[in-house]
This record gives sequence, C-alpha cells and structure tokens, in this order.
Amino acid sequence: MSGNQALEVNRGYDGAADLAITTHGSDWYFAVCAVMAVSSIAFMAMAMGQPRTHRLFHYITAGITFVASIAYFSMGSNLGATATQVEFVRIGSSQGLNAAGTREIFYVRYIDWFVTTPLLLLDLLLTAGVPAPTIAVTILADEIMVITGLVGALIPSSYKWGYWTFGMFAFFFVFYQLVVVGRTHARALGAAPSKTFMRCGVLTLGIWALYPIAWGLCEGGNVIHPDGEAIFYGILDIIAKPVFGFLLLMGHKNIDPRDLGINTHDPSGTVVAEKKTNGFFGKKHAAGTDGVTNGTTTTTV
Ligand code: RET
Repeated sequence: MSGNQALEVNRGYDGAADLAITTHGSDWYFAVCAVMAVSSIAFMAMAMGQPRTHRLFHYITAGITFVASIAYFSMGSNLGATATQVEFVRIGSSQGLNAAGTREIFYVRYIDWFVTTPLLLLDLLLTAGVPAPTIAVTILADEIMVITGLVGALIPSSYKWGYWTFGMFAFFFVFYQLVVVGRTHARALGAAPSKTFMRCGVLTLGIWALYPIAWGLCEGGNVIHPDGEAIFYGILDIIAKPVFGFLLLMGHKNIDPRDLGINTHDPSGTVVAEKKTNGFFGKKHAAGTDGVTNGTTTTTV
C-alpha cells in the first residue's frame, strides 16, 4: 500500500470517534504542515540576513510557524485528538455528517494556540512599543481564551457554551488592548512602526474574529464535518501565522529595534546598543538619563 496511511496506522488509540477526518482531511493537514515548516525556514533565513541585534521578531515568528508545523503534523497523522460526545447529533444533515455519538476533537490545536497566540501578540505589542504590564495582561487574557476554548470543546453538554462565552470576554479584552492601547502607543513611535502595527493588527483582528465562529460551527455546534474543520482552521492559521509573519518582518526591515525600546548589545560593537537603559521593555533611553543607571542591565538577544 502506498500514499497517506496515517488513518490506518493511527486509528483511534483512545476509541475512534464516530465522526472523524478522512484521508482528504489528513492530506490537507500535512499540506499545511509543509507550509508552516517552509515558512519557518524562510523566516530563519531572513534572520540570517540581519545582525544578531535585529533578529528578535524573526526568531519569534519562526518559532510560531515551527510550533504550528508540529501541531499540523500531529493532526495529519490523526494524533492529538480524542473522541468527545457531541451535543447536537446531526443524522441526515446536508453537511454529510451523518454520524451520531462522538466527534474527533483535536486538543493539540489548542496546545499550539497556547504557545503561538501569545507569541503573535508579543510580535504585535512589541512593534507598538506598549509597556510590559500591558503585554503581560493581554497575554494572560489570550491564554484564558485558548483554555476556555479547549475545555468547552471537550464538554458534551450545552455547558460548553458557558466556556465559549468566558472565552469571548477574554477575546474582547485582547481586542481592546490592540485597537486602543496598541494603536495609541504605535502612533507615538512614528511612521514605520505605526504602519507595520496597523497593517498586521488589522489582519490579526479580522482573522482572529473568525476563530470563535469556526469553533461554534465545528467543536461547538457540530455543523461542519471534521474535514471542513481542517480546511476552515487551516486557512485561518495560514493567514494568521505565515502571511502575518511575512508582513511583519517586511515592516521590520525599516524599523530599528532600539526605536521600540528593545535594547540589544553586540560584543563586536558593530551595532552599538544604548548603555544604561530602562530595560528590555522600557522606554527608549529617556532624555537626560545619560550615564544614569537605574539598576537594570542591557539585554542581549
Ligand atoms: C475560541 C473559543 C472560545 C472563544 C474564542 C476563541 C478564539 C480563538 C482564537 C484563536 C486564534 C488562533 C490563532 C492561531 C494561529 O494560528 C478559543 C475558538 C474567542 C482567536 C491566531
């Protein structure tokens, strides 16, 4: 036998679900895995074209797509999933669901998001130059959003929607931090960071808003077949990660990390970092503080 045998090899170790991906879904997941892997290599290659002091955003972005490629490898292999009783059985539906009982829920998707969505926010919020406490609380809200989505997806009863609702509150909080706080700070940094933040921020908000809808139609409402789920989330993830990453890194070609308050030190001295800074996330070298140390050290990236 040749071709994609993942479904035969890895068929439901923990009990196959009544409704699960077919070989088409598996093929698509492997294709997205390849897109993510190639993007990671491309982002690392772009990093090599920059001095070490200017690679922070390349490393974060390559990390995001690398983690995603592992998640997609798992899903293509029919792994990282568990059978969960559906709330809405849809026998005879036009979506070709025709299966009672359980649905294959890919919990590995949420492990991916738990690692990568904070990194996406870090990419954006560092570009906007927002203060560290704002970054921390936004990432906390983001993690609440992902975990409520995971827990809700694994709950058979209507109580799953309670978790979805909590997740939506957390999502609105993230939304606010980007739209209001992020935009205000980005504007203050000048044209290049502001343009990059706006471009990537608008893309992010538009795409992220579709995830709770996908969840409602897939893990939540059981309206779309797991193969359709693969395509829906796959397209969103390609836009949210590789497309976003590429736009962000193109924008950073015109941005000096020191203008964002990210102070880096190169021992070769080719890129001279500001000494005596206000720290990694701090304001860029406030006027009049030359030679004054506040106890923090310059961070090497
Ligand atoms: C869930 C369900 C609970 C409510 C909300 C959700 C939003 C999820 C989002 C996920 C974004 C993922 C990204 C992945 C990158 O590839 C968890 C679906 C609001 C916004 C950007």
